[in-house]
Amino acid sequence: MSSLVLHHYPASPFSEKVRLAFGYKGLAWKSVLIPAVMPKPDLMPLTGGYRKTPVMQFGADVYCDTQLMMCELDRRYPDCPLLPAAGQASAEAMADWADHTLFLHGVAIAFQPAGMESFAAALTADELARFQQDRASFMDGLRPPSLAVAQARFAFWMDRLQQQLSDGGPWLFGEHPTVADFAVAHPLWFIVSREKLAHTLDPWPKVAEWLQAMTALGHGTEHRFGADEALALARESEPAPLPDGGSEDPGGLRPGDEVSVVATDYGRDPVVGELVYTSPERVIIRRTTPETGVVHVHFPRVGFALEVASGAG
Ligand SMILES: N[C@@H](CCC(=O)N[C@@H](CS)C(=O)NCC(=O)O)C(=O)O
Repeated sequence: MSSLVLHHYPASPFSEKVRLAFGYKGLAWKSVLIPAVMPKPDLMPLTGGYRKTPVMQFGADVYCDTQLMMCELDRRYPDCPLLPAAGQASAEAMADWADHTLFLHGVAIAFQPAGMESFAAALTADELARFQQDRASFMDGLRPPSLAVAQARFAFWMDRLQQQLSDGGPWLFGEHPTVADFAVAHPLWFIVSREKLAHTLDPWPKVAEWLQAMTALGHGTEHRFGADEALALARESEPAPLPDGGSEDPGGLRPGDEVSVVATDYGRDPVVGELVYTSPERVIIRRTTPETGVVHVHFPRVGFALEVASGAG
């Protein structure tokens, strides 16, 4: 069976982005359910401290951030490419906008009182308090816009998407879905999957129809997998050969240096390890723990800072 593993939880929108990409590519995968809040004791040995959801794993290689996961999926499974042959830059720029700007506005809309009601109904009062406390420190001062501001901008963006899908389609960039479709879909899915917000897209029927087509891609074939099994898989595997296309780090860091990699937006938990690879697309660091053996942890360059680890050198 495939050794593709996703560490995720069902309500996570960024996980839905990757699950739908698995569906589009028709992949079989192993599904490890992780907690939605810290602590995440079985995930930390794999990532070295990166706590965001989801995390993708192939044997002893661990992938942080969905932007890089999409590139890695195309590298390993070239059929049904997520990066279009023409217009890659436009598709990736739109995905970046959706993963950050649209997502933050989507959070404001999803957590309005009606959305919060559906969300809170599934949790105990204690779980809800833990969730709110966890997210306050996780977002680290980054606040979603007010509901009124979010709704006004959302209406503008949905008008534009409605227009784009009416002019072209059936997908955002024509005949096939791309990274842009997956990135725009997950914040919208996050909103409409709340019972009381299910009709949010009614004023934009083309967008609603497109989102339905996106969710109809499904999740591929999901097999439940234990967190202990994922750790054993890492331990029993060797990291894959480094990808082609490595290049020198413009900041002068070299393979062998002790470095830290940290997200520049939110969830800024540094991961420390030995630098083994840099390219314009990604950074790979090597880490060793008793639970996992040697693992290679991969991060995208965009959205992360690479520095000498404090105390090293
Ligand atoms: N840039 C990240 C964003 C991931 C993200 O914000 N995920 C949310 C869940 S959808 C998260 O990590 N929430 C906190 C948590 O799960 O611990 C990516 O593309 O993977």
